[in-house]
Amino acid sequence: MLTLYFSPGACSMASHIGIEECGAAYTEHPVLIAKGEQKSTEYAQINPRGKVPALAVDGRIITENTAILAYLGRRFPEAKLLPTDAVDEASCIATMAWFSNVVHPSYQRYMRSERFAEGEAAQTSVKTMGKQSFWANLQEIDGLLAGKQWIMGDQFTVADGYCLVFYGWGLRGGLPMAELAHYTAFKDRMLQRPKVMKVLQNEQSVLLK
Ligand SMILES: N[C@@H](CCC(=O)N[C@@H](CS)C(=O)NCC(=O)O)C(=O)O
Repeated sequence: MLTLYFSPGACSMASHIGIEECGAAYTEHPVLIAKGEQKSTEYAQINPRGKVPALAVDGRIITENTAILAYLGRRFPEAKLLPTDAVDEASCIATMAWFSNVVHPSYQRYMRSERFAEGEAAQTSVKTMGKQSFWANLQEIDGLLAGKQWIMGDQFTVADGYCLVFYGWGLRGGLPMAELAHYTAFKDRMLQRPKVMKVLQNEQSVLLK
């Protein structure tokens, strides 16, 4: 039995799209960050770090989008959400690791600068640098998508839902996302997928506005 712990609009949308696309039967368990539910004692039993997403697999917990998505890709091979060639699979995991380790933290510095520095001047500096860094990462994603249907090429993979998360965050952050032609075309292709649309509607995503 699979249970996905997620918060609408958070990076957990990557795992939410992944679990829908792999066709698995699962239970949804919202953990509302806006209400601080990720810090509850109940959720500490699931992820003591107080972060979403988490996936319970018969009571065993997997955290981190990259690990959850790699697990889902392997567990449901019929959905073909991970490349079968070992190097291509590693490249898909590397792309997700970059999303997690570089792209996501740049957005945090832009939108949550108070977590990185004390005092208004220092926070403004972190925010400014974070915005530049996040925008540069979005431009890099746009370049990676040039001439491709999906982030890994012709094959739709678990990395695509993760890639979509940052387009929504760019909109939320007031960045000129329409300037990123390849990324915008990718976003539009994603919106044509019924399972992606189901997740976006469920999470009342900014991508639908
Ligand atoms: N690298 C982690 C990041 C997890 C993460 O930072 N999640 C955020 C939501 S986007 C969270 O739970 N934040 C709650 C908090 O910091 O209190 C992953 O990809 O799963």
